[in-house]
Amino acid sequence: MDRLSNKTLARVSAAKLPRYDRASLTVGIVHLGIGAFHRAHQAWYTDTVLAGGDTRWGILGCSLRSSDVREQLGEQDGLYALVERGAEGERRQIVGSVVGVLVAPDDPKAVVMAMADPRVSVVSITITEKGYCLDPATGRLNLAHPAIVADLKCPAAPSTALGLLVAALAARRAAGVPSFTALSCDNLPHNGRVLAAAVIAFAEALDPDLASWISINTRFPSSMVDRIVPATTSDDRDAAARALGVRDEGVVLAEPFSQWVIEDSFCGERPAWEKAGALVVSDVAPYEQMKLRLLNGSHSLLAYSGYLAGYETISDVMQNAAFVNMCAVFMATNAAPTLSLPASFDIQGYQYKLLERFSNPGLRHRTWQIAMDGSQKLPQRILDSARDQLARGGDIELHCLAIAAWARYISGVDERGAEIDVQDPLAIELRSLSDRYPLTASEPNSVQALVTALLDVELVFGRDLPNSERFASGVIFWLREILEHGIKNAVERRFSKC
Ligand code: CS2
Repeated sequence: MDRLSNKTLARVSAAKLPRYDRASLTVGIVHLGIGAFHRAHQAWYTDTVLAGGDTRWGILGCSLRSSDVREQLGEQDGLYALVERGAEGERRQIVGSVVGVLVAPDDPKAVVMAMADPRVSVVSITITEKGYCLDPATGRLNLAHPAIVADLKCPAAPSTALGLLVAALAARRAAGVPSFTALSCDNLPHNGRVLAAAVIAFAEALDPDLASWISINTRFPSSMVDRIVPATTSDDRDAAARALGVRDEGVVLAEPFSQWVIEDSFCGERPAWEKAGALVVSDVAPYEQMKLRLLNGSHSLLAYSGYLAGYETISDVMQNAAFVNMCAVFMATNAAPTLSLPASFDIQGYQYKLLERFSNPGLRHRTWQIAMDGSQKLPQRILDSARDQLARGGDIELHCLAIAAWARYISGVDERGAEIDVQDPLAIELRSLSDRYPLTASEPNSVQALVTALLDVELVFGRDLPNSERFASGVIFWLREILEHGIKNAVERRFSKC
C-alpha cells in the first residue's frame, strides 16, 4: 500500500484534509520533542491557524532522542492522520502543519540553527518531566545531572533541550536577532517559570551576560495542555491504513476532548491559537493546578493500582466500580479541596467529565505507560496536594493509597510474581531500596522499614513529608492492606458501594 504523502493526499478517503496550500508554508515554530502528544495537540491547533490563511506557522519538529518520528514522517512530507476516538466513533483528519523533522543527536547544530532563524518566533517544547533535568522536589535545575554536565562542557553540540535552547538564544544574541518565545507544553506546575529558571541557570553557568540577556529578552509563558493521547500501536497503524486507503506510519490517536490554556506573554509574534479554540489568559495557574491534581493525579492513582490489579488500560480499570468510586473520592475529597479556582469554574462538572474521559473504550491507554517516571510525576500530581491537605487538616487517604501502590509497583515484581518493567530515571535506586527492605505480609515491620526508606528519597518527597507522621502512617496502612488482601480486594473492600 502507498504511503501517505503530498502525492497520495488526494486519494485519502474518510478523513478531513488540510485546506491550505502546504507549499506556501514557512517555518515560524520549532518544536522540541515531536512525539505523539505534540502531533495530537499543538500541531493540530496550529493546523487550524494555517487553514485560516496565516501560513507563517509551519512547524519544524525536532526529536531529542531517536530518529523514529523522522522515519515515520520523512517519507510522508510531514503529513499524518489524527484519529479522534470517542463514544460516537472515529473522526479522522490529516494534519499538515509539520513541514520537517530534525534529529538532534544526529545534528545538534542544525537544530540550533533552525531556532536561530529570525523567522522563528516561537520554540515550543514537550520533553516530559524528566527532560527538564530538575531536582523534582525543589523544581530547580539539577546542575549535577550528567546530561547537563556534558552540555555545559560542550555547549556547541548540546544534547538536552536546555542546552539547545541556550545555544540558539546565544546565536540570536550574537547575530542581533530578537529572542524567540520559549513555550513549555509539559505537565509541570508553572511550566513557563520552571523552564525560564532552568534555561537561565544553565546560561548563567556558561556566561552570566547571556543569562541576563535571556532574562530581559526572552518570554517563557506557562501553558496548560490537555488531551489524552495513548502511544500508537501497530494495530492502530493497520486500522488507520484500512480506513485511509494509504499507509500512515505517523498516525496518532486521541480522545475528542482537547484543551490548551496559554499565558499571554510572548516577546514576538505568535499564531492566533485562540482562533483554533485555545484560551489565552493572563494567569494559567488555576487551570494548571486543577488539571495536574485532578486529571494527572487520578491518572497516576489509577495507573499504579490498576496495573497491580491486572488491568491493562485505564478504560479497563474504569470497568470496576470500586476503582471508579476510589477515583471519584480522590478527586472530590482529597484533591479538589486544595484548588484555588475562580467561582465561575464548574469543578464538579470537570470531575464528572474526567470519569467519562477515563472510561472512553476507544482509547487503549495503558496503565504501564502512565506509570512511567513516577519519581518525576508524583511530586506535582499527588504530593503537592497532599502537602496542602496536611496543612489544612484535610483528607489524605487516597494520596497515601497512591503512594502505597507506587511503592508496591516499583518493587519490580507484581502480585503474581511476574516482572514489572519499571521505567523511571530513579528505577535502579528505588529497586535497590525494595530489595534491601523486602515486603512480607507476615512481617508488619517490613512495610514500615520500606516506607521509611522510600520517604527518605529527598528528590521525590522533599524534606518535609518524611517528617509527617500522618502521611507515613497512611502509606504504611495502605501498603499493609495491599499486601494482606491484594490490591484489587483492598480497593473493593474499601470503595465498593453497597
Ligand atoms: C498521563 C498524561 O502519561 C501520563 O502520565 O497522565 O499524559 C495525560 O494523559 C495527559 O496529561 C492528558 O492531558
